Amino acid sequence: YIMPLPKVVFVLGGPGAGKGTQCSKIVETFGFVHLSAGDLLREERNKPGSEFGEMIEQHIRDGTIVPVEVTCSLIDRAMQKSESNNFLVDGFPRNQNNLDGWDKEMTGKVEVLFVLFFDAPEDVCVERCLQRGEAGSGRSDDNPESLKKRVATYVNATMPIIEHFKGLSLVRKINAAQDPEAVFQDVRKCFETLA
Ligand code: UP5
Ligand code: MG
Repeated sequence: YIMPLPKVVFVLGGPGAGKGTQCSKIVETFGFVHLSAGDLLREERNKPGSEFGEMIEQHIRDGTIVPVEVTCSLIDRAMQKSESNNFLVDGFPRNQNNLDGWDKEMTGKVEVLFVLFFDAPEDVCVERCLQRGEAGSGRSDDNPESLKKRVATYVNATMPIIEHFKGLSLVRKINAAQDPEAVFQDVRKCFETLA
């Protein structure tokens, strides 16, 4: 008997689009396991003695993207540690390097079901992150300087990846500028149709 491959949904969208918020709701309702690439990187950064800590923090502050070897191995390890067979991979792949590294490492090991794309205007996204920063998120990138860079990276590096997946008919686009409950009503439809 051959085990079915683990299933992955990529969750993409600008900084503050609501990826993490909606992933929590998907976990509650549909029993997926949420793997936020950003959270995994922050956790690795915080490990005492991590050889990647400083490099990761530099990228986070600058809104640039950590080399795929680090991120992909954190995701892979988290999947292997989990009992689950259904994963939300949140905030990855963010650029061509991420996509190439993932394809190289994970092709044949997992099945990508679709890409959940949270679409919201830039000013809405930025405002959410700034508010979160003012409310004491503790995130070193919730400040105006980092946010400018995060948005630029999203537009220049990540949007082309979303376009790539669009070409493969894998993208499910969600209007993320609505209130969280309304967003989730739309998100639901993407998961209810799964077997
Ligand atoms: N909020 C959420 N939904 C709302 C709604 N519908 N209406 C009103 N408010 C809403 O939400 C952000 C804030 O908005 C919260 O206060 C929330 O309450 C509110 P959240 O759900 O956290 O949005 P999310 O899209 O997850 O925002 P996040 O800030 O996490 O997005 P980023 O993509 O910028 O952050 P991430 O953690 O993924 O990455 C951070 C950095 O890590 C990157 O810039 C990069 O340097 C590095 N990174 C890599 O190098 N490689 C990777 O693969 C991943 C990350
Ligand atoms: Mg997030």
